Amino acid sequence: MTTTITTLHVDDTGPLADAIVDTLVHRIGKDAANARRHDWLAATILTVRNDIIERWMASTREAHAAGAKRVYYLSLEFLIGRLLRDALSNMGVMAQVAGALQTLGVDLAELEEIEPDAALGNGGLGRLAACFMESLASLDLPAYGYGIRYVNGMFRQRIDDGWQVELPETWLSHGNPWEFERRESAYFVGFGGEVIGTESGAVHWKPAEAVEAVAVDTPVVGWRGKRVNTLRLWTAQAIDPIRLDRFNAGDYTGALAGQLAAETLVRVLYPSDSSPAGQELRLRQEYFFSSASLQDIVRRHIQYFKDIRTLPDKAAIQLNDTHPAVSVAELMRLLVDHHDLGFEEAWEITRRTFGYTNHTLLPEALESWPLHLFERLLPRHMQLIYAINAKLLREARAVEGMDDRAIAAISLIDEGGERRVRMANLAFAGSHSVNGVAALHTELMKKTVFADLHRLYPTRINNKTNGITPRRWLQQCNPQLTALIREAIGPGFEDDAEKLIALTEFAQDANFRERFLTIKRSNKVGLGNYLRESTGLRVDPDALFDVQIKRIHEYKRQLLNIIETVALYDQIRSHPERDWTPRVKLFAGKAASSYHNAKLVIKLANDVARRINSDPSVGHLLKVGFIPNYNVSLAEKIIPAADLSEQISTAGMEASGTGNMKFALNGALTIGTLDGANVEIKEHVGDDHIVIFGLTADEVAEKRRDGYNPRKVIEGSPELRQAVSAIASGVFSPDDPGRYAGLMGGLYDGDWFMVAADFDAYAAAQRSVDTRWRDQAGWATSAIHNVAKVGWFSSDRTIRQYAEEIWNVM
Ligand code: NBG
Repeated sequence: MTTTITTLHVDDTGPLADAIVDTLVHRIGKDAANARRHDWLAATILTVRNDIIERWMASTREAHAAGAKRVYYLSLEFLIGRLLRDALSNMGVMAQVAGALQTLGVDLAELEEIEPDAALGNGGLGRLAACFMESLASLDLPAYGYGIRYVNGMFRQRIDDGWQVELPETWLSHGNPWEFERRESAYFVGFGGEVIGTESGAVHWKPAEAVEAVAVDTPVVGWRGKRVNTLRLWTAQAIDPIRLDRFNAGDYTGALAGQLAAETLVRVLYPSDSSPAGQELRLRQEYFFSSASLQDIVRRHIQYFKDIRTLPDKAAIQLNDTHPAVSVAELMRLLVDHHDLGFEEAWEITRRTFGYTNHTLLPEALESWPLHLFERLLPRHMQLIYAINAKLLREARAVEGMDDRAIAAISLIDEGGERRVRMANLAFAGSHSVNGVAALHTELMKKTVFADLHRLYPTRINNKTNGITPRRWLQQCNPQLTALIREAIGPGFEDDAEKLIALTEFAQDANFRERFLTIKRSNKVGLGNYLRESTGLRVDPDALFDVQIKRIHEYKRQLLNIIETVALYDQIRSHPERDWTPRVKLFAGKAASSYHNAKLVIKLANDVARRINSDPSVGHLLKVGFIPNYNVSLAEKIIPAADLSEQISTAGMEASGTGNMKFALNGALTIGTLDGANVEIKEHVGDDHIVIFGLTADEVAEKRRDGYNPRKVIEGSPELRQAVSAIASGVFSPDDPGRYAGLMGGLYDGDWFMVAADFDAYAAAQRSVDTRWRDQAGWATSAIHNVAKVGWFSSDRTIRQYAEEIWNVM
């Protein structure tokens, strides 16, 4: 029995309940009396899925009939999180499904909580890809996301005695009712071997090994179910899953070695954020998914449009950072070797098809591969890269004033030291558009990493400030606030987040402010309960919730926040008579498993928390919590409950940030530096409703250039000196007093991230926050201004800009 649920009325829950039970019995093989929660979850998903599938097929048919150009988003990461609530809410059947389940004695909220997080990404870059997929469908644009179906996504973080422990995340252990394996969409992906010239002059790559890439599709439902797009993730199979000859000879391991090698390819997501994973396996993953995706795109194009030469008119391929940059060489290979185009024509098609998004300026994060490794794995691609490079350098030489230094910087091959293939240069050269993710970031791209390429191609770099989907990050995660807004300004903002601007007039409305604060408090009570259950920490919902949640990285400066916390602790103890603002300092985030200092920062946060939380002399005035296992669904709980959003990276280092947008949309005030998208958030919310402090990007660069003496700064700031020496001397680590000596020593001896330089300004900004907090009406006014003014940061706006200015599909 299949049911088209959207044709039912909200109170018409009987047939839907019957359909769910029917699925439970016939698809899961359980009856209602014996079903466990996971069975109900699967039955619910499989039931609502029917309707989604119908729209999915309709979307594909329509795009085909219209001869539409398609957008392809290639990303090694998709941090999609849970899908059930997103799908129900976007299909508009939330109440119906909740009602139907209720008649069966099942609580939808409980089912939502046991759905595993699809954590196929590290942080902002992967979450952005997920927001983009949702906005593409919401804007009714035909699009495919392409990535890898990792069996183990982002690791699960446990905190043992304050230390991060990494455990495998087994998100597929109960199966995945959202996905569809497409056996018919399978491609060979080769590695290694040699390139053979033929008499006709054509070349032929004979790989030494090959795996089969098999498509696994997940539907992505747009807002109001307008359109359902496809997230196509590749899994790998051995071409001979079992070598029977070996098996029969008793070599069981050898018989299965091919399958193991294939499975290894898609086994793990590299847990590195903003730093390269310099492993052969990583390059193999990059090529594997790029090759499968490009073969699929080209196959679809030929099937629908027959002529490979029209590819750029019918396909826009966006490279999400450099991870898929080898696609540039792969498309060249397909065009030249398989479609018999000349090099020049192939290059023209390639450049017109690709766009590249850069997500970081951190020099250590710019991917490059040792040339010998690249050549061994991808000999044909290496030849093509040499040919592309020759052309590129010829063009560069023709530009007046290009000296040898500039030519060397433009080259696809890094000649300094061990020769390496530069993936960012390849992506830049092979794309007609190269974009940054916030205005400041884009300007810095032009001035720093891509200065010479920018001089060569001065119109190529453009900006597309990031965005977030307001469906997940307001409507779903903060239903109470959403209802209040709807009551105040009507439902228009649900279709166009920029309509939130109408809330501005309520910022001075005492009654509205009151209700706004009541909702914030209720979200804080909810988070408080979660904190108590997950960490044992008890917090006062009337205290200021001050939150820093993101990957742990030195440039994000969790350390600045922790040191300031220690300084505040000191101040409260020394001046108990002052009118302190009660604060709850919350941290969450994962550290890359090999990132020593980041892991030490987690331990420090936990050590500081333990000490402060058990000190009766500060009592309720200061509590510190480190919430384990930060992920998308945890963010959905924390952000609606935050009062203050910590966005305090060293200026010039955070490309954009997207957490900053989520907090503002949920009515938290930002305390932040003029970095990434903070700059634009400030422009939108207005100077009075954000707390900005610290060095600017120019000032940071200047200090680094002209010499910066952190020791002098630390010695000149009594509060900072006191806090740093307390941490360094083991006040917070009596079990191992030297634990933080090195970390603190690093501040004296270099302080690349300018923690000391910004400390006093940060501490002063925090005290100004204390003062603001005491005026609750004024605080509410600022918070409401934030909600009202950040609709522009919707990923719908971002995607519209990509669609109009890069992809030419609107
Ligand atoms: C990250 C940046 C963030 C940015 C996201 C999304 C990488 C390489 N970059 O500032 O650090 O918000 O990308 O653009 O993960």
